[in-house]
Amino acid sequence: MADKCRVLRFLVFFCLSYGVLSKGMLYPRDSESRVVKNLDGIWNFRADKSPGRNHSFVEQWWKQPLSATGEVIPMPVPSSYNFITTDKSLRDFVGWVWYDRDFYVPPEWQTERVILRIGSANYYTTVWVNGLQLMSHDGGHLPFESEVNSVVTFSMVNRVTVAVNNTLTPTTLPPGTIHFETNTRKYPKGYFVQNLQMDHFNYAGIHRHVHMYTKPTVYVDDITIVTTIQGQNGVVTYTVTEGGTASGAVSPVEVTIEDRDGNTVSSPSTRLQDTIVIPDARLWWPWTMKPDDPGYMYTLKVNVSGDVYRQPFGIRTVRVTDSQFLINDIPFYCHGVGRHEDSEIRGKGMDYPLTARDFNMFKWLGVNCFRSTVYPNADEFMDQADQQGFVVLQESPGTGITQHDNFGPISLAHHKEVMGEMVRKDKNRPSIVMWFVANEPSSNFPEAEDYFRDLIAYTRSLDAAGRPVAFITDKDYDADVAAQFSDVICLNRYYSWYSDMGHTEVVGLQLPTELEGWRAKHKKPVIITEYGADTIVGLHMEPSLTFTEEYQTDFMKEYHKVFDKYRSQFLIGELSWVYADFLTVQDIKRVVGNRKGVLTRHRQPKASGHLLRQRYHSLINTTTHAVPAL
Ligand code: GCB
Repeated sequence: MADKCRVLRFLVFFCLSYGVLSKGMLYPRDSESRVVKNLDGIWNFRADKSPGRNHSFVEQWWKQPLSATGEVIPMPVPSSYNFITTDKSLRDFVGWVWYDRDFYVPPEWQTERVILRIGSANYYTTVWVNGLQLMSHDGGHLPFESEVNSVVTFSMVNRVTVAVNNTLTPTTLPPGTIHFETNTRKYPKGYFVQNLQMDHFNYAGIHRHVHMYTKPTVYVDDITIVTTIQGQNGVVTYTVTEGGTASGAVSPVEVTIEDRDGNTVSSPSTRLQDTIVIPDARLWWPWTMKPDDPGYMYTLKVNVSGDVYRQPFGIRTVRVTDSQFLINDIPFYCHGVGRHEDSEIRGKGMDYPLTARDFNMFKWLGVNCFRSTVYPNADEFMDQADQQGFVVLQESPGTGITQHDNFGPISLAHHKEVMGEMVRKDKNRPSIVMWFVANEPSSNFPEAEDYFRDLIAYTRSLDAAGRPVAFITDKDYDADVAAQFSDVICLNRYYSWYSDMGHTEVVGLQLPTELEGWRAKHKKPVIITEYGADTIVGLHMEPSLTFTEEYQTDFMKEYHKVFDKYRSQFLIGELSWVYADFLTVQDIKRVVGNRKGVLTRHRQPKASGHLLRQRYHSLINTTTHAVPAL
């Protein structure tokens, strides 16, 4: 019991004590005024396996090289640490793990601001440089950074130490609990497990790139771009925030727009906030709507006092009516997939080959839209969505908000903070057309009403571009109290899988009843954000049995019949669950993970992949409305 209290107190202390304060979070980009250095590679690594998970803090591991504290192992960054070794206790580890490495800062950077940025680490992170604490961050899947000038030396080697804790508590996002077993006949003293409320493996570690970069003393801190269309013209309204100026100082500013080939297409503006009109603009279109020219991107070139930052953006609008979703005022039907960042060795580690493969398979399947399922995806992945013309439903890590103690003020404050970080990072992406604040919360709890009223209104207030905001529900329309605040009704449904298993014949009755019920209650458009059946590739049975490839396709065909009836009415999208098999916690429902993929974890199609490909390519022809020539 004493151990239990110590661990919990320790975790709570660290979860409440720190926060990263920063305004802008522009992606690190080289320019004539900025240099980016990559600190990825093999780092030293050590898990704090002490019973209270706190010896590393008692012994102050950050004060010396990690290798001086005990045995270290090589660990790739970025990657999850879970599947790199064959050590089961590391795979399933809960608590603090430590990374360190040496680095140099070029002497010519002394006159610049030098920033250290971690693309994401799951979930709670503290960073020291040369033994001095630099920053902490609460939450995975989002970047954090800090200036390091006061803690680095420009003439000698430096050391960065990163401690990451993957413990999930009722107030983290996603939430979870630590459960201590007290029956000494069954468990050793101090035995505890992490209980998850989410259906994916609790991958942990430094998951995205670690960058060091420079910016001048006075710098471009943030850029917000909102676009509209007037006739043939693109109307680009931007706001630039500068950093580092003394109050009252006026910096020279020059803002221009470049096309995809680098030609300047606007006259320079000298204002931090302005509207620029681009005559005969090329609009950003999804690849299925304009296959010859998808994902057209412009660049806003901002120069504040000599600091140059190039922000990519696309010109497009999004709008939801009571029964349609419009991109550039043309109806768009989302035929897509949900996708997890999941690979057998790297876990959630950012992976360029997998990124490229996934976009190729999206095209092969005929996917025009995907859901960044249950957390925001890596920037490098999202760049491809922008550039190749894929529509993204962007989701926060707010999955598993299912217990009463996940709805308190600490949870809500943290959830808002996360939404703020996510919108700040991704607000200029044309691919993102909607924000999802949560997946399958207990929106039937009375307290969900105030929680989601507040959270959705707050999220709306963050986005100058006014994208629709919603959460995804698995509750019935008569039990839910929060969908009234969503702009679109988003439903996960598993008829003939989690209910009436094996009975695909009920789908044709149950799904329409549910769709009609939601429609009658809210008069809003509906997206089916999940439907799917676990399938072990290579298992066959005719007539079909659950878990066979035949069952998965029989199951999907029943849903497709219903979708076809409603897509001419108020159904604005269907997303198959899931793009590829992925790892989950070990569970009697899971055979080495969730097998609802239409592809395997190796990104090869099951029979359902071929079925979806056939359907989606035919939908491209029937739901894509002619894009007017500009
Ligand atoms: C859901 C969840 C998703 C799961 C899926 C399943 O409703 O949103 O995270 O993976 O069901 O397959 O059970």
